[in-house]
Amino acid sequence: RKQQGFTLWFTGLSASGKSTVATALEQHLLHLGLAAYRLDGDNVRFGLNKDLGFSDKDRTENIRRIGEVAKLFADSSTIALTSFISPFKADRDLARSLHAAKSAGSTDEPIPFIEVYVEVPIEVAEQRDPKGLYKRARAGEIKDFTGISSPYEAPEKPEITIRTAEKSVEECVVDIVAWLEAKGLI
Ligand code: GGZ
Repeated sequence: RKQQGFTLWFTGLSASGKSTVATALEQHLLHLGLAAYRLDGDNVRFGLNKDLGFSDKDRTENIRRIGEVAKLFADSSTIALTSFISPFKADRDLARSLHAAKSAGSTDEPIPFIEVYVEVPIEVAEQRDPKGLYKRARAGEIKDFTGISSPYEAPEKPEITIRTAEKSVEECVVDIVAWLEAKGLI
């Protein structure tokens, strides 16, 4: 049976663990023999979206384009994993609605869109501060920094919530895999 493509949309603060968990999950899926592809800042913000910064308007456009690209990957029977802060609920909802829309393209069935909230207290993210960005944001050297000087709107009804301050990366991966298996997606 042909693999069903879908999008796993990770959202959470900087240093919440989105990319770490998405990378480990991608490896797990590839080992299962499934096609999976991760979109993150390293392969999107320096290429497709290199014209965009961190104003509200630019973040909205960042997420819109990523939503469209993830949908294309999923439409090609790949599991798309996106790890972007995606701080605004309306932007995440737009990405979701793109997957639901019947369009002029090859897709006639809605593509599953699974929002994964990587929940972490901001104190923990700020403590981790792997790149020193929170420190620079506190010092006023980075403006509009999510959680400090720009809002993060937590999801109200994410399909999956993982708490990286309480569980290991492996445990988070196991929880997501179990959810996907229970839904018959993998
Ligand atoms: C938030 C910023 C900012 C500002 C640079 N606010 O922890 P990181 O470094 O590696 O991940 C963050 C990344 C956020 O980009 P996204 O494309 O995920 O953001 S959004 O979904 O809101 O469009 C952080 C770094 O870029 N970074 N400036 N002002 N994060």
